[in-house]
Order: sequence, then C-alpha cells, then structure tokens
Amino acid sequence: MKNDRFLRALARQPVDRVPVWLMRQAGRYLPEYRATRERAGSFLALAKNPEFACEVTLQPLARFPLDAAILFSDILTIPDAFGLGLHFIDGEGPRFARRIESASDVANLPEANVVEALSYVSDAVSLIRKELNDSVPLIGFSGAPWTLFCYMLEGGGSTHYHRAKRFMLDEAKAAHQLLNKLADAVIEYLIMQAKAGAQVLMLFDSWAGLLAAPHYFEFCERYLRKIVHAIKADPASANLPLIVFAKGANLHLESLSMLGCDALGLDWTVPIGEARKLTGGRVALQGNLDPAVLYAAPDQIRSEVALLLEEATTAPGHIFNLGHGMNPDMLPEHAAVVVDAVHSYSAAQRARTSLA
Ligand code: 1CP
Repeated sequence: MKNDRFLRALARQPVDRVPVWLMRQAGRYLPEYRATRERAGSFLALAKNPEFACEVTLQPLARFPLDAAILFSDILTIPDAFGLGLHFIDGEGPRFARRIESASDVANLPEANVVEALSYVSDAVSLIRKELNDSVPLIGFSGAPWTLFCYMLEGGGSTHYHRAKRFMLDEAKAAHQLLNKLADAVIEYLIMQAKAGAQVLMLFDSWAGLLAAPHYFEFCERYLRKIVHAIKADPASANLPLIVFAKGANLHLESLSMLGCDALGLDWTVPIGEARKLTGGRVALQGNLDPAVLYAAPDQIRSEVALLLEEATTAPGHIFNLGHGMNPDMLPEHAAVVVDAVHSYSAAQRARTSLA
C-alpha cells in the first residue's frame, strides 16, 4: 500500500499526518459526478454499473489527496435486495415501491440472496481495487439494521420515522424478526465485499440517535454487536478494520467502544476529547468536523480544522472526517481546503510535539 496512513490510524499507530476522507466524497457537489450520472441516466443505473461506480469512486481522489477511497453505492441496496423496489425521485431522494406495513409483511418477506442480487457491488469492489492499484485503501460499507429498518417501514426518508417507531413499539416481535433478517443480510454483504477486495469495512447507523436509551440497546446496538461478532469470526473479514458510525448515539460511546469494532465514527456534536475519554483508548475515532463548516470562507475552514486537531491532540488513532456527509451545494474548492488543512496542520503539530 503506497499510502497506509488510514490503516495505521485505524490500528492506533503513529502517523506522519492525520489521514482524511470525507463522507459522500463522491457525489453531487462534484460537476464530474453530475456528468457521469447524466451519462448513466439515473442514480441507480450509476450504482448498478461497476464501470460507472468505479469512475465516480475515483473522481474525488483525482481532485484531492484523500487517504481513503469509499465504494460508490448506497445503503439502500439491501432493502432493494429484499424486493422492496428501490427508485430515486429527482430532488426528493430514495423511495420504495413497497414498504413493510405489518407483521405478516415481515413473515412473508422473501429471503434476500445478497451475493446473487448484489453481485454488481462485489464486481464494483473488485474493479475499484484493481484501478486503485494499492494507492489508498478501499472502504466497503453497509447500512446497519436499525437504519435500514427505518427506511423499510417508511418506504423512504422521513423526518421523525414515526411509522418505524410505532412498529417497533406495537410489533416488537416482528421488528426483531426483521432486524435479524437484516443483520444476517448485512453480515453476508460485508463478507462478500471483503472477499471482493474491500480493505476496511464501515457500518452506517444514521438513525441510531432517534431512540430512547432502552430502545437503542434493544433495537439498535444489539444488532450492531451481532454483526461485529460475525465479521470478526469469519476468516474472510476478521482482519479488516471495522468502523461503526452510530450517528447521534454519543451518550452510548462507552458501550459502543466495547462492541469489538476497531473504530467509531463521530458526528460533530461531541467534542473529540470527550469521545476519547468515553471510549478509553479501545478504538480509533473518525470525525468529526461539522459539515456546515464547508459553507464558511477558507480562512475560517482552516481555523476550524486546527481547532479540531488541537482537541484531538497527536495521540494515535484519529482519522479526520466530517460528522456527516457532504451536501450537493458545497464547493469542491472548500473540500480541497479541508484536506490540505488537515494534512499541513497535523504534520506541523507532530513536528512541534517531537521537538518539545
Ligand atoms: O441523486 C444522487 O446522485 C443521489 C445522491 C446520493 C449519493 C451520492 C445517494 C442517495 N447516495 C449516494 C452515495 C452514498 N450513500 C455513498 C457513497 C460513497 C461516498 O462517497 O461517501 C454512501 C456511503 C451512502 C450511504 C447512505 N445512503 C447513508 C448513510 C450515510 C448518511 O448519509 O447518513 C444513507 C442514510 C443513505 C440513504 C440515501 N441515499 C441517497 C440519499 C439522498 C439518502 C438520504 C435519504 C433520506 O434519508 O432522506
């Protein structure tokens, strides 16, 4: 691996400068992404075609000296593999043709043959690995059961996920049945990506923060634990660093740090020093610049990056990222400022510490 900073930081080893990548680094804020999507015809046509998926995965790496690549796909491929009929409405986001409405919908849900239905993902992973030619590590990913459950119950995105919560409360048994089916599919999916060449795995639990503590443990964290154990038990994936991003679950960072994963993603609402205390050095930390900082002027972006790096200190085990994804209306030039500021400031910080 020509640039192994990301892997070193995940293993909590010292680095010459802090590795950085940005959630949604490939996406609509890049004109070249919009052009490829136009050629593909739609988001799904883009994601389901390995050549197009590879092309857009590499686009942000051609612009910025990022320390990792992330597979271009979406977390909603799994509900799609369960037959819910995913499509994207322009300007509105993802929608399913069918949603889960009752316990019998759960019982009648067909088995998802992930390896077969999502073979385009494993083809994309293999192709991207080949094209990366060991320049930077490739992250494979999946949505986590609770977040996928939210989308399957709502039939798309939602503000409060009241349908999902109501089903969880009224139909706890069926909710657990569905979450178990999803966990099994996620395990199969991540192992498939590991076999295809992914070098790091990441779980996105974007809606973990919606739940009250007892529900969080019962319906969310429990399934993260099941997945982490299975990934760490399978020879194909056991040695791959695994990152868990449970957005909004900052109150549960201590418990999350004991799951057995290698790193935790952090949203921007928790100071990274506080997260370090709660996680007791058991895991590396990834994050956590407020994405809104990208709307600020370059000088302000640089000082916000410096502030975060000072808070993180030079202790090993920090991967710089945003606390959530890039938005379509952000400027690519400002993403460049973040990446450069992380590299230059963290290198200077290390030089300073070694002189002291
Ligand atoms: O029209 C377009 O081009 C669609 C925009 C888009 C993109 C660029 C979507 C639709 N998905 C993606 C790619 C994507 N999604 C990646 C690719 C890799 C990268 O560059 O980072 C990843 C990792 C995701 C993961 C994802 N999809 C999450 C988890 C992370 C998060 O943001 O919390 C979630 C929740 C989704 C669902 C989704 N897919 C797309 C949209 C607009 C949404 C959000 C829908 C909603 O809740 O309203």
